[in-house]
Formats: sequence, structure tokens, C-alpha cells
Amino acid sequence: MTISTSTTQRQADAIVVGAGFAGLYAVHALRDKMGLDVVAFDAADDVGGTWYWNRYPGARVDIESVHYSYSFDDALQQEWRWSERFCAQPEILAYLEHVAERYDLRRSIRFKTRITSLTWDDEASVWVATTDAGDTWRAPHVVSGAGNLSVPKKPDFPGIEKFAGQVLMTGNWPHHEVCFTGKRVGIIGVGSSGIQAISEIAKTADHLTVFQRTPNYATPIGNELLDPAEEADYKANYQAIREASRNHFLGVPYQDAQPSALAVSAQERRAVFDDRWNRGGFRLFIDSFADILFDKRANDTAAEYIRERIRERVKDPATAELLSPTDYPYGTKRPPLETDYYEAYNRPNVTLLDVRTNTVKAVMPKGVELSDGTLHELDVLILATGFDACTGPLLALNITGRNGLRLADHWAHGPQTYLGLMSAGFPNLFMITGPQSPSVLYNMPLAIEDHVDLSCEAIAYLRKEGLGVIEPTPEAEQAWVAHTNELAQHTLLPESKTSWYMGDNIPGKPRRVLVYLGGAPNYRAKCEATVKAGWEGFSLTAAEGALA
Ligand code: NA7
Repeated sequence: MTISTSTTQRQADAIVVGAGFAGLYAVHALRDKMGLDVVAFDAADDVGGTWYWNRYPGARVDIESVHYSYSFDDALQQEWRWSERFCAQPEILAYLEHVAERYDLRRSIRFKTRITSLTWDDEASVWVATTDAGDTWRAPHVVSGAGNLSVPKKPDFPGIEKFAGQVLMTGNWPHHEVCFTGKRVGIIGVGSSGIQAISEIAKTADHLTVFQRTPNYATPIGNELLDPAEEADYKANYQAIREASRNHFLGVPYQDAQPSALAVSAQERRAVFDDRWNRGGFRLFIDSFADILFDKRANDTAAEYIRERIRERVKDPATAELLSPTDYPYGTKRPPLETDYYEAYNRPNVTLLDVRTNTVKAVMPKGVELSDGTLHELDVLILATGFDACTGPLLALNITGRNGLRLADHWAHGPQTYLGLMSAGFPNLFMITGPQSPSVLYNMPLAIEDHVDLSCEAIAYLRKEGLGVIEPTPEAEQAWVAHTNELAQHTLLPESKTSWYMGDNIPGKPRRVLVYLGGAPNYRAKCEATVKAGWEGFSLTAAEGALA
């Protein structure tokens, strides 16, 4: 469908939220594979989603690009060329632009348009979407590709609006190049974004002050140019590689994990850690020992290994100490990957400040004031303070389901979903990589494809059976919530008190695990079994009314 600009025609078969990895594939699958009328919306002026907004220096993918890419069309994966092992943001954005072009997706997307509300019309069995362009759209199905890390955390620093310098957010970075030469730059936050940005900005800023609250276990990404012979090899074996990826906990074709860090000698363990450290990516985290995320004693061995490596790399022992996490297990906060991050602190122009006890009190016109009264004067203040992860993007859509039930109320004590795909009382609303699905603990493009395909399968099934509405039963939802919470209790995740995986980073957010921790293969098996059993746990009914 080419989008009509007429004010009278505001109907579609499906509304897609977003034009990132999820939204783009959803448009393609629903429109081109299923033949539905689709309209998509994105607040940005072009495609890209997270890769559109996160343009900060150093922004880079943490899963190898040959894996962090679509698999749905072999021609696409054969023709696209990645220059590096882990590509930087501009190249990933160029890839998504290419995908949009190749499948002619932009004609179905309304850019610079944000959905302001989504309301289920019980009588007509359709979703009614309003947008900030003042339009209203009606469609029986909504597929949300709103993303997991797309609503930046609101700055919680008093006085920030009075800062005389420039305030930048990693999650909403300017489109023009930002020059730091001759500038006193401050950055708050040392999560994945902060760590990537610090390593780059340290090279050009006159002075860089890092305000660190909780240190992270960052490990080398191991990026390098992609060897053409290796690329050819990947391409010759793509089908098997994708299959291996889909059969791995994290959605990458790693196969070297040993059962337990505690079952080998200290020397053997060290050799495994060294090997994974040198090979880079998430290998140390996910491909060293299978009990790292489950057994504290196993985890301690990896944590101590990383601390040792930090001490080797950072010249000043006090700074090394400050950069070394000690009060939460490795991997319970999302592990960042880095290139020369720790070496940045050996530079004379970089200062690390501990703001855990001496907290950021306020932003003053001249800089950042800490609670001990010290003022750190700055020209530029960068907020790398994270996102309202997983639930934030869905709640921002202002969704009201059956009988006036607001998603915000239904999820007041944490997300409630079935399979992380749908929520009871919110019919025909498919949440791509929604909370309580593997999402951010799975290779996102593959997780997205799995979920979009599952959503399409549900819609196709409804049409085949002459039905109009699918939604989870409250019982199935409760059981899934209990299952995801229980899985989390078997891991070390709840032991970190500052992890966005658990919602800890947003004041007032309920403390609940936001991801499915049973691993992508188990999750996919559960989805397959559900479908096979005739969409067990879902209620499938006729539509209440015809599309008005
Ligand atoms: P993260 O990982 O949530 O990191 C945010 C950082 O900002 C983290 O170091 C926070 O410290 C810090 N922060 C947040 N608020 C404050 C205040 N008020 N004072 C001091 N420090 C603060 O977000 P990222 O953008 O780095 O990464 C998100 C994901 O994007 C990443 O995992 C990838 O999947 C891509 P804290 O740890 O809470 O003490």
C-alpha cells in the first residue's frame, strides 16, 4: 500500500510502530509476504531506530555484524558487505537504509510522526491510533517495533536547564559532528554507551571528566577489519551459521562454553579466560563457562579475572581500584565491550570521579556540583545515563486495551505478558521483543525476525479460521510471569541492585526481571509447542464488528 495523505482514509490492516530493525522487517513481512495494508510510524525523519538516534562517537554493535543482521533473505545477507567485525553506527544505519530501499519500505512509513495513543475499540475490534500529526488511524492489528532501549532515562539532575554549556545525550545525539577539541567535557554514566563514548572522546577533548557511579566489567570487543576470506566463508555457510545462532542462548554461533568454571584447575580456567578475552565479543561472558551466570563461586572467578586485567591496564592503582566492580556479579549488569577504555584513564587529560558516595548534587551554569560542594567546570556535559528499558517504549505509547484497561495499570507492578509477545486484555497487539521474551539477551535481529514471524503466523491463522481476535488468557499470562520470575531466581541477576535488566535504573520502576532467562532455544521451543497445540494459552475469537 502507498500511504494515502487524504484525511478521510485512515485505515489499515496493521499498524506498525517504529522503523528500526523490528519495524522495517514487520512492514516487509506483513505487507510483502502477507499482502496486508500496512502503515508504520516513526518519530525520526528516516529509518534506523536505535541506530538512528545513538550517533555518539564510538557507538558500535557488540555482536559480530555478520550475525547482528537480518537472515530473512539470503540474497540480502549475501550481497551486503560489512567492513569490520563489529561495525560502527554509521555502517549499521547505512545497512538499514539499504534494506528500506531494497524492499521499498519507506512508502509505508510515516516519518516525523509519533503515536500518542493506542486504544482498543471493543465494539469494532480494532485499534485506534492517534498521532502527534493530529491523525487517527484504525487497524485490527498493531505490531510494535518500539524497541527495548529507545526511551532515554529522563535527566534527574537539578539545575540542568541552567547549564551554560552544551548538554548532549548519547541516546539522542546531534546529527552534525560534535568537536571536542579545546573543550572541557564531562560525561555521566559508564554503561555500554558511556564506555564507548569515553574511549573516543578522551582522544580529542581538552579535558574529560568521567562521573562514575557503578563501575562495570568491560571486556575487549576484539574489533578488526573483516577479512574478505573470512567473510566469504561466512557467506558460504550462512544457513548453518544462522541455525547455530538460533540454537544458542544469546543467538550467536559460539560453541566453546565448558560446563563449569569450578570443574577445572585454576590454570585451565585461566587459559579459557585468556582465550575468550583475546577473542573478544561476548565470549568471556557467554562462551567460557556455562555456570558464570548461575553460580556465584563460578562467577567470582570471572569477576576476579577481569579485575586483574583492569589492574594490569590502568597505571594508577587507585584509579584501577575505582574502575573495578566488587559488589555485584559479572554479567548481572549488561556487560559492556570496549576498545582501549581502560587505557583512556592513563591519559593526563582524563579524570575519573566516584559519584557513588559523593553524588551529583546539581548542574550549575558552569558545571557539575557534587554533594561535597566541589564544582567541576565544563563546556560540554554528556548524559550517558541509559534508558527506561523494555517496558518504557511500550508504556510511552499510551495504550488502553479492553474495557478501558490501561497498560500502565496492568503493568503497575511489572510487565505481564504471555511469551513476552502479548498481554491479556490487549488483543491483537504484538510486542516485538517485548518484556519477558529473550530480547536483549538474544541477538536482536534474530529475536525480531522470530517475533515478527510468530505475529504473522498468528494473524494468518486468524484469517484462515475466519476469526478476528487473539489474546492471551489471564491464566497463561500469570503462568508465564511466574515462570520468567522463577527463571531469574535461578540466575545471579537479582544480585545486582543497579541493573536495567531488573528495572533498577529508573526511580519508582517496579523491580522485576524484564527478560526471559531460559535462553533463546528453550524460548523458541515453547513458542513452537504453543503454536502446534493450536495456540495454547491464547483465546481466539471472532471480531466483534466489521472495520468501520
Ligand atoms: P546503562 O547501561 O543503563 O548505563 C547508564 C549509566 O549511567 C550507568 O553507569 C549509571 O550508573 C549511570 N547513571 C544513571 N543515572 C545516574 C545518576 N543520576 N548519577 C550518576 N550516574 C548515573 O545505559 P547505556 O546507554 O550505557 O547502555 C544501555 C544499553 O544500550 C546497553 O546495555 C546496550 O544494550 C545498548 P548506575 O550503573 O545506575 O550506578
